[in-house]
Amino acid sequence: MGGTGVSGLGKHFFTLTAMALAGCFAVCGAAEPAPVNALPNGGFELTEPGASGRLIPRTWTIRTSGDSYVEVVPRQPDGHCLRLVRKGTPPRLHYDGFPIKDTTPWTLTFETRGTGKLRAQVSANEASKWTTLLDKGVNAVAEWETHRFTIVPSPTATAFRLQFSADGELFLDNVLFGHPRLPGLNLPPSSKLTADADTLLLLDFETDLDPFQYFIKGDVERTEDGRFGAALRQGADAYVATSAEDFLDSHAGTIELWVKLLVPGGERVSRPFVSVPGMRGLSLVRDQYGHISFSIQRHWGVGVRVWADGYARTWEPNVWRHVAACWDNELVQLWVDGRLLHSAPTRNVPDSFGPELRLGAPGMVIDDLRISRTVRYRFPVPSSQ
Ligand SMILES: [Ca+2]
Repeated sequence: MGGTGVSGLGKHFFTLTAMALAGCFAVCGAAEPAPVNALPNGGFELTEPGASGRLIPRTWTIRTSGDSYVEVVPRQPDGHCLRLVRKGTPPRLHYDGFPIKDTTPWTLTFETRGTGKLRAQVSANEASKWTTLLDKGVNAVAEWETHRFTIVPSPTATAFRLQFSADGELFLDNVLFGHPRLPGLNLPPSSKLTADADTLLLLDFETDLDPFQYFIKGDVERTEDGRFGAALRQGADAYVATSAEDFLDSHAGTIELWVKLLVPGGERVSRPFVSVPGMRGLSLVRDQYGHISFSIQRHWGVGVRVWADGYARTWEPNVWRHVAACWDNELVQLWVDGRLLHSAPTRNVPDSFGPELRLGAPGMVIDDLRISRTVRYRFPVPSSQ
């Protein structure tokens, strides 16, 4: 998707195209357009080490008790799937926070294999109350099977929650939840980013930072062990900064980067990924409470802040994660690993940011940092947000 002005056009174009296609398909009797997946990790390829030592999927929330467990395992011939094992209380897996913009029907599809039953539930938030719209059990068998359901939100619904729980021992893969009119965001990016006319800064760290353009202090070094090629590692007392005026446009923008924290998520130290200190400032940070947040400051007060409480508190070190924040004059949104963590209406944005743009902080490796003057990622949210 494009940015502000471009984004508006892009969105309309997308909608009109989708409507035209829907009309054509209705007339022609062909298959309806394919739904766009609102889940960034429906195939369970984004993983991290869990507290139990088992590999767990990122972006999903796992709830287990007793000896029940959930783990990511290889799936032949390639890729991964999720294994759910019930020993006592059924293991549960859920994903919260799909904003609902309109009454377009959503499609849920997923694959199962194994023995036992998988229960799929979809709830909708309506007037701050959760209503169950889907509650189905499917029996897993020895071969992979695909299951498909349609969920129609009411006009007052604002968000969906998707939940799975398992009875037995079974495998789950390729979960899709979405509809054809959602934007395809490609988050987290599947390859190295490129620059275009709206790119203000793109750092892939394949070459040394120019000491005339960047202030560099402390333990800062390039490492070949990046997310894509080389990356920038910051140790004790590291400080890397440049000019905010050159690389930020306060009217609209996207800040995105891959970050590998070298420290546990639960430590009591703030780690800004990208920040502009001061009264015309901003901060994309994992703070000392384990929250992930993006905030814009004006006149020392917080103008707008989007965040997820304690989202990083259980993060193990040394995992590459993708973080992105977008803003324009309407909306601010924050993503981690392609999961939309929070949206808020824009307010109190300063006329310009500056003067200093700090890149990273001690205790992290950063890669593929891109700052743009447009909104590159936008998930449609209810008008009330
Ligand atoms: Ca790189």
